[in-house]
Amino acid sequence: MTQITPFKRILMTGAAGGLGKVLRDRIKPWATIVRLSDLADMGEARDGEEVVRCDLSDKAAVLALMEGVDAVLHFGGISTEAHFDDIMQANILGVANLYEAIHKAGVKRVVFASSNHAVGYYKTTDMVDASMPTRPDSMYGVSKCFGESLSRYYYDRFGIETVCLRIGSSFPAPINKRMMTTYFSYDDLVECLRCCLFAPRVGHTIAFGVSDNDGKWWDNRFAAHLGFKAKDSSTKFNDLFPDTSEFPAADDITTIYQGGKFLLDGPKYR
Ligand code: NAI
Ligand code: 15L
Repeated sequence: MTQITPFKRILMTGAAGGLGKVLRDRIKPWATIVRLSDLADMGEARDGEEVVRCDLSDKAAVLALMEGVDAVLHFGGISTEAHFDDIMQANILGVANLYEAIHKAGVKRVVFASSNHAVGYYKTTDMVDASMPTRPDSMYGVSKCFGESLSRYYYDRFGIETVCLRIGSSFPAPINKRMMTTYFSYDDLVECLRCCLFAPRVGHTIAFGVSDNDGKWWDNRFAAHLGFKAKDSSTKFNDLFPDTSEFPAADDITTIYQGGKFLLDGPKYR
């Protein structure tokens, strides 16, 4: 059977990171060439790959990185709360450089790995959808809101389509009770990315990256056009966190608000 490869070259940033390593092989069927990029070492290029070390804060390097690319999966950057100087370089300047390069290279479709921490100051008793204002819980969350706004601007100005995927917790398994609600399995992540790249039209979409967990806090009705349906659920991990303690606990803001421990981590200035 002939394999359909609609993209000529997909660029994935953050390829040396936790999710980048998981996605590396799994995105290959979607393009003739996958260009992998990160600040850190990614090892040798394998079949169908190009490997380019690049600091997202280096404008000229990011422009060169984008040459010949027709779709982008943007996973690079600081992925937790950190000093603002570092967040500014990687997640603010880095994303600005990325979108300018995307525009210059004529890229039409982008998936931006946003985060649930863009809305981490909603309560764990709230149901959040994409029409509600952002409520970041950290400088990291603020930087994701910046990426969401910047991609909206490039869509309105130039028609560059982006799905901002507010990923919950994408790890092999939940590592605390909060993640029973925010868990996003790797299989669901891959299928969701496939939908984000291949849906006929996405405009500028805000979507929540979460499996079909019990008691979810996020409503994906404004992303229905992606056609993504989660197949996994955290219920298979119920034994890890027996449901005994009170949640949310009245005196613990890390359970009262969706962002969990991120609420206590920042802001950090040198
Ligand atoms: P990670 O921290 O393991 O990977 C991020 C990668 O970005 C690293 O390999 C790092 O070297 C690279 N990077 C950092 N600064 C850079 C710079 N200035 N230039 C180029 N590369 C740079 O994070 P992970 O877990 O793989 O997440 C990937 C993306 O998904 C991140 O943007 C993160 O914010 C987002 N995300 C991940 C979630 C998860 O559950 N894993 C949840 C929500 C969002
Ligand atoms: C994120 O945005 C982080 O990148 C990831 O490391 C987890 O902390 C995740 O959120 C989470 O909320 O569990």
